[in-house]
Parts: sequence; C-alpha cells; structure tokens
Amino acid sequence: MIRTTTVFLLLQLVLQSQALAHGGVVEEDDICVIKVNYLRAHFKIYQPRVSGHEQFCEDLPVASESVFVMEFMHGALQTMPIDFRIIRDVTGKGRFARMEDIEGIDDLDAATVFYRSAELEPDVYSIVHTFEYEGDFIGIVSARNTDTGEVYAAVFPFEVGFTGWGYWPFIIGLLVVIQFQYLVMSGRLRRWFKKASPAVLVLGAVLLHVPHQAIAAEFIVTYSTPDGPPEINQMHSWILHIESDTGDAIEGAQIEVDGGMPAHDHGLPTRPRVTEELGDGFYRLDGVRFHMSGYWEMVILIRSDESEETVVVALTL
Ligand SMILES: [Cu+2]
Repeated sequence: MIRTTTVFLLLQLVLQSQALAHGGVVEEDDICVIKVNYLRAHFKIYQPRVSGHEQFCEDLPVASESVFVMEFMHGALQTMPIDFRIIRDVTGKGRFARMEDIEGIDDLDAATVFYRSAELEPDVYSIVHTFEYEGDFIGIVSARNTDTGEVYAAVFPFEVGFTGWGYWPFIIGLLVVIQFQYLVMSGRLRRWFKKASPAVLVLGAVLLHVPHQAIAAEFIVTYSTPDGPPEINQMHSWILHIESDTGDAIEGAQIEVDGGMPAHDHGLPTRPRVTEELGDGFYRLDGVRFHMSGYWEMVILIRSDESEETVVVALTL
C-alpha cells in the first residue's frame, strides 16, 4: 500500500514537470524549430567548448560559450532584418513568459546580457554568446518586414545550468531502494546471485579509417586541416593537394569551392576561396566554416590547362 502511494505521488511530480510549456522553440521530429510569427527556422544551440557538436534545443547544460544558429525554412526571413536579444528572466513568468511580459519590462537594457542589432543574413543566422553564470534567461528574436514595417517576434525562455534530469535521479533511486528491499525481504536476492553465471561482455570496436581523399577521373584531391580537425563554427583553412591520376602535381590550377549539406538542402555559411598557391600541387583554401554537425560535401571545381573537373570531398562532422 505504501509502495503504491509513493509511486503515484512521484508520477504526479513527473507529469507536472513535463507539462511546463515551452516558448517560441518547439521540437518537431527531433529537430528544433523556432516560429517567428508564421515564419519558421531550424534552431539549435551548440556549446563547442564543453560538448562539441551536441545540439541543444533551448536549455543549456552549463554557462559557457554558446552558438545559436537559425537556418531559415522560409525565404521571407532572408529579406527581413533580424535582431537577437538575450535577457535575464526578470519577468517572474519563467517558462510562461510572452512578448507582453517582455514589453512590460521597465529597463530592458539593464536586463540584457546580449544584443545584436537588426541585420540581414542570406540563409543562416548565428550568434555567439558566452554565459557568465547559470540561471533563467529569455531569448527574443525579432524580424522586421521592411515593406510593411511589421515586426514579428519569437520569445523563448530557457535555462542555463539545466541538467535535464529533473526529478528522475530521485525517482530512480527510490524505486531501486524499494525493489532492493523487496528482494532482500523475499530472500530472492541470495538465490539470484547463486544462479547468475559470470557474464563476459565483449565490446566490438570497428575503427573506420576514412582517408581524406576524393577521386575524380582526372584529378586526385587530398586535403589537410593544419589547425586541427574542423570545429563547429570555427573559421579555418584547408591545404588542398591536387595531382593527376598518374601522380603528377597539378600547378597553376583555377580552383573554385562550393558545397553544403545535401540532406538539409543548404549551402556553406561562408564562401571559401583559394588564396595562395604553395607550389608542388598545394593550395591554401581560406574561409572554411561549418556551422553544424552532420554530412557535408565540398564541391571543388578544378581547371587546369588540360582539363576541367569537379571533385566532391565528403566529410562528416
Ligand atoms: Cu545543415
């Protein structure tokens, strides 16, 4: 009887904590979507210094450098200047804060921890903010329709220092204790230990070595990243090496680089360029940046005196 009551109370706690409404960011099919009025954008946050490529929807585990990325799903957002503000939650509304609550703040600037004034971005909007401390914050994204002057806004309350565990450790701990007590009392534990045979766990690890190489009919392109492996949102350089299929270094080639994520149907966030020919078939490619993890393709167009070829370099971040 006691057991039933405990479990019932705990269930109520769980249901309550999950019923809390979220703000302008919602999860749809495992991806986050931010709704700025009727306009939608993919939304994700990275904390590259602490959790690498892991993506967060709104709540962040620690106070650290955080990269907020919006990819527009609606073309109209490309023509609308967007500003981005992060404030401490001074509304007292927590998860339920709305635009009216933001408008009711006396001194918005005093509560603001980050502000980027309105700017146009072609297809990806990103900001970087380093949180100095944990707590409750509210993000406000506004987009202005330059024709009508109308302003659309999304308000999303979030927490920094969010463990995501809620009451779960407490609940699991209690259930373990209850179950253990039950087993001990019924004498089953001793019998179970006697029966259990030693289990051997074999972990198979397959290391896939993917050479940094793409092969076309005419040219073989290899690349290296002298500053270490590419990190999300980190501008970096590549050193390309181009040789013919017979192994001769290709010098004096014209190289153009494009690319993107085929699965997401978007291009590169930057326009990388070859800035220097280093000789012996080596070229420096500057301005490479990947703003999210996943499968990327770099499409490299190479023109030499003899031929012209497009080589696709695939990489997964
Ligand atoms: Cu993508």
